[in-house]
Amino acid sequence: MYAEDTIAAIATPPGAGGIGIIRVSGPAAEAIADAIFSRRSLTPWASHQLYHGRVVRADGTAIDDGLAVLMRAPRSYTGEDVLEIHCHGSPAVLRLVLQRVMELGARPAAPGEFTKRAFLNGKLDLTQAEAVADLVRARTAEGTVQAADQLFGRLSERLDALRQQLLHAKACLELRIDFSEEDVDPRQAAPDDALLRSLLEIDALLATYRRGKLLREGVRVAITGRPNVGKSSLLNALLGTERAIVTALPGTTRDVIEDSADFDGLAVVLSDTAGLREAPGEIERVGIERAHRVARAADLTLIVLDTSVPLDEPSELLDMERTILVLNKIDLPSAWDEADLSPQAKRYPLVRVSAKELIGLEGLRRRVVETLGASQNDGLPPLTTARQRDALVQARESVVRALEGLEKNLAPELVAVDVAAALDQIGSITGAVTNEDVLDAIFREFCIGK
Ligand SMILES: Nc1nc2c(ncn2[C@@H]2O[C@H](COP(=O)(O)OP(=O)(O)OP(=O)(O)O)[C@@H](O)[C@H]2O)c(=O)[nH]1
Ligand SMILES: [Mg+2]
Repeated sequence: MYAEDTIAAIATPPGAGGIGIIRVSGPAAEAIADAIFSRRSLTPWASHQLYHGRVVRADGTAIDDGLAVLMRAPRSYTGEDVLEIHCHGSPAVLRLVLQRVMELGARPAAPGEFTKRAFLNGKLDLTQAEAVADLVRARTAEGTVQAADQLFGRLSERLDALRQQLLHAKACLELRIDFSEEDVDPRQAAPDDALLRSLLEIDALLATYRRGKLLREGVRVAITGRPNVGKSSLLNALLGTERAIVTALPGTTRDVIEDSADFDGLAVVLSDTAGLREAPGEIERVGIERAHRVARAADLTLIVLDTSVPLDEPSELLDMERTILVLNKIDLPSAWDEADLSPQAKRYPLVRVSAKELIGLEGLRRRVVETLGASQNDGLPPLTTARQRDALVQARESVVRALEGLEKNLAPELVAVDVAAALDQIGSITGAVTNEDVLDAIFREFCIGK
């Protein structure tokens, strides 16, 4: 399926570190190990054993002192012979070692190529390979747990159970094809049930996608509103730090200030922006333009309103989709109430807080997560990529067509075609059915060395 050459890469991140690892996979791994790593023992490499020794150049001079391990096929990450050399984590040392590995016959690995080989050798299915990339990128504790779950095969198991349902439906249909009505026990041959159950399962899995996607990608939340309503105070309160300058003067914040926080496991990037008002000075005008752009680009916008002064809605923002109204300064006597809001503003969910007294913040965090459609799933392994979601949407369409076919008493042969299509679509998620383009698209997203 692929050229059986030997690939190599620096597997640790760029920059100086305690340890840096060079990874080599392919048929030349052992020969490279012999040539580059000088150890005291002259016996052949024992698989999966860590050796201490020196990394040496062609002329025998040492580059570094370190550890090396050879993991023989098929008991390795890629399923091929894999060599890992653990050196000191200096970029210069690692480059020298990598260069020497190349001289000895390896070529640079493409992004994700180690994991791609693991997939092609049947070590992982595609959802697990995607989980590897997610684990490397995970930003919150929950993101990590979710990716690890998927790596350990939880999503694969769910999909397999779904496949079994559909296979059962298909077998029922085949029974109807092969035998005439009167020869078949109708209970045994009822595919409707299995199809309906598959449909429910597909819908439940699809509902998990949004949280999975947001966990993976993080979300952008913009804080906007008129000057002096407490946007910067709210940013600070949500972050638990004095990140932005707060003063009693309107027009304090000019530029966009960003920082990230963890909302119920979601990695949220919060942007504080300049207060929106008419006829500002030159610097502030630029800031306000930026504020508009940030608000439009965000996944969710918080419009902060000050309840202690007469109501002043930033009406220019009231056409946006995912928005929450944050009524701030509830520790002060209020100058207006909800009934005074315009009809457009009333469409949005509303949360009352005091950024100064730290009241209502937990409720606001929860509202953000809910409004994003990212609440916790009840224990289902979430779908994490658009690829998985799209395949499942297609599978759903096929199952619906099959059910309609049964309803219309179509020939079982025709219904079976739709069930087979659904099976293929589900198979494409784990990679049981796949093609080279799909693989390329997946592994391109990886970092080099993984
Ligand atoms: N009492 C009370 N005062 C608040 C609250 N939130 C903010 N303030 C005060 O309101 C004033 C403005 O707060 P900022 O956070 O700077 O407001 P802002 O919306 O960022 O203002 P600009 O950057 O100028 O647009 C400051 O004096 C804050 O201390 C609150 O919940 N209660
Ligand atoms: Mg401010």
